[in-house]
Amino acid sequence: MNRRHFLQSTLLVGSAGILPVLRSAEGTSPGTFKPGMITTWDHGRIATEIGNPMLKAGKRALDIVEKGVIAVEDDPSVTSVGYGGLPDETGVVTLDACIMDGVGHRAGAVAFLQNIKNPISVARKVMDTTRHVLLAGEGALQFARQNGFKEQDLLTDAARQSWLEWKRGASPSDNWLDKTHDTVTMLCLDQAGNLAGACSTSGLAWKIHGRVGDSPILGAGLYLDNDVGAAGATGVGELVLRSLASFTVVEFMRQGMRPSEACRAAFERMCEKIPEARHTQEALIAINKTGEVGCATNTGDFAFYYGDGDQAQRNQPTPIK
Ligand code: SD4
Repeated sequence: MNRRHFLQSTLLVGSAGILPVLRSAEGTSPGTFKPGMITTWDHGRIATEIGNPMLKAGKRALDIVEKGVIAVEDDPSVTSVGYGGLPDETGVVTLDACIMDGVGHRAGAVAFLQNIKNPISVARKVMDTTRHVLLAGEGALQFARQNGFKEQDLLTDAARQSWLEWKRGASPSDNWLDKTHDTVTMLCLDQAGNLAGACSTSGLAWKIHGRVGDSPILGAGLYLDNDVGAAGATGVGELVLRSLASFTVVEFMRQGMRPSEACRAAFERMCEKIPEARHTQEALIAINKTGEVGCATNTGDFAFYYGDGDQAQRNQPTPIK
């Protein structure tokens, strides 16, 4: 694939407006400032529809990504995030989330959190009210309780049915890494030129109880530098953790790569070290300081949503072979 093809297939979205840009990456004008947001998967639509009016109204990127992700966590039809997420092998829903603010290079995260529908807001509380970055398990739950978060059973009937079905067919050779899993990761550049990112997931379905993925780990599931850009990952977290993929994307942007090029280079780096990554489900998204977004994925059914304050536009990148 030549460079021109690659740029087109990874759907750069730049400051020239979405529709012309999506027809031809040559239509992009890198360097022209255009606030916007990018969110993983089809549930990115819900987040983008929440985020668009906020972006237009001049709200902070940090508030936009938190509110966008909350909307996905609240939706029981999304089986990989928050309420309605698929449980681990013991039938318990455990959640990971991370939020990062470009202003002050601050971050908060929770891992292996149970019974709290909006882990992203607990992560934000960790960031805003403590000197810590990451709280896990029972301690994270206690912290959430102390901060007024309500406890509730997150296992929906539908998720329980899926779990029971899986249990009936489970075998010792079951490859839980390949089980159904998505994640919401939202990155935003606001009108003030600040970046923020948020990431929330119930992780891999039927995972071993206690497993934590990439999503709450800075540099793995999410990373940003307010002077450079922001990046996020979705896919098999073990591989993203072993390659610190989001950090790598941001560093490639720092070296001058455009977001899609940086995502592609980080994906190739991951595959170089972990060849298995070519065949598992992985996707990297990014936005830079001018609002240009990009993506690289090896997964045909991966989609992301782009929002510029007005439209929520679905994009389905051509997967890397
Ligand atoms: C995890 N990265 O916990 C998440 C799952 C995911 O697409 O994003 N799946 O490993």
